Amino acid sequence: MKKTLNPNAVVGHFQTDGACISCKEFGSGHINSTYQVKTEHGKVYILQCINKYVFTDPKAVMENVSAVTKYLSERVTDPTETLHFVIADTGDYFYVDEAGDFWRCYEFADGICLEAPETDRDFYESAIAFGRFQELLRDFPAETLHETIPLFHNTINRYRLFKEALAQNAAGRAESVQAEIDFIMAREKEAGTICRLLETNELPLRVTHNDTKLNNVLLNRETRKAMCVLDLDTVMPGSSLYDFGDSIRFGAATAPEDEPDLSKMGINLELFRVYTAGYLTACRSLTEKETELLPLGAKIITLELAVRFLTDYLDGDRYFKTAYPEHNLVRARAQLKLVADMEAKWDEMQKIVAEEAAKH
Ligand code: ADP
Ligand code: GN1
Ligand code: MG
Repeated sequence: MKKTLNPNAVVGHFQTDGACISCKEFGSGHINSTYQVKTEHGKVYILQCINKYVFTDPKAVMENVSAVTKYLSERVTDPTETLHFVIADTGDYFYVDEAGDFWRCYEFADGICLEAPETDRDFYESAIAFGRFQELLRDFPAETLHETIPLFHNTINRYRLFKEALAQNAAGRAESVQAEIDFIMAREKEAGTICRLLETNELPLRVTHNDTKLNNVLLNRETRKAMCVLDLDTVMPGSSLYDFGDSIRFGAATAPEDEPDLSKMGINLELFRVYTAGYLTACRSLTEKETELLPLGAKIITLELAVRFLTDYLDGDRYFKTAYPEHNLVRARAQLKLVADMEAKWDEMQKIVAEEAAKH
């Protein structure tokens, strides 16, 4: 059942400039409840209620997000390149309501937020934003970060949770998804490759964003250049391959993440090249091994998302926001089609990465 939140009662607890005159649901994130607030003085803010089913320790989330934001604000050249919090009347970065829900308030960053690139240049700029983000956090003290979602991109654990959901069959949906189960299980071993390489230190553990889809970045409204990275809730130690890969999964696909017509879903190799070029330009510290495995990052994170969407479908849609009953299944199928298309174009993806890497 959808929970009723009362953002209007909460906004007065933040030190906004002037009283709130409007407060409306905003954006298309799958996790938090997000509102855009306007005040009598014409100021605009983002008010968010943190999803506590997903983030079981919202205070830890706020500690991470505020520490990373502070770190970035000391290093960027322009203040519009980072997020800015509005303090609550308690002096904290968050306010806790009577129901125990955590709220936070940001200044509204007035940039362009896209669901799909309008031009190659837009996608290139998003790669610059995420690559620069990765590069700026290169020396961030990883041990000070909380693991806000344990084993978030541990694909081996994602498979374990998937098999548990399958065995439990809580929503009685397992029988109808046998073809999807078979496709996923046939790739189980390969899906664990990045986890294994992190364990053996063949891939470096970095401080990464972990949710690098295009609608988590803003472009400057005038110049359309990379502006700022949003949605820092999942910044944790991780692999650059997942950050690269998730941007590809979402932004270099030929159709939206939840496209029901599978014939429309595939990988756009031109956009794959554009993102690779931007990411390698902005993030100079990738190792040879990381660079070589960028296509694998795209494939594994896409498979992981299919596994996560299907797990949630089997569980009865408890994690991701859904707009209709089959939404998670449609999302999972679209991701699997994207994996199949990457497999069909595997040699070309590898060639593109090698060619772009040779330019650096
Ligand atoms: P979720 O975890 O639910 O995806 P996000 O933090 O990504 O939540 O916020 C959802 C959407 O709200 C973003 O995709 C973006 O459109 C918008 N948004 C979030 N923070 C800001 C901000 N500070 N300024 C402008 N827009 C924002
Ligand atoms: C969620 O929060 P949002 O909508 O930016 C999810 C990501 C998924 C994405 C799929 C905390 O991202 O991991 O890749 O949906 N975030 C969390 O669209 O689980
Ligand atoms: Mg988001």
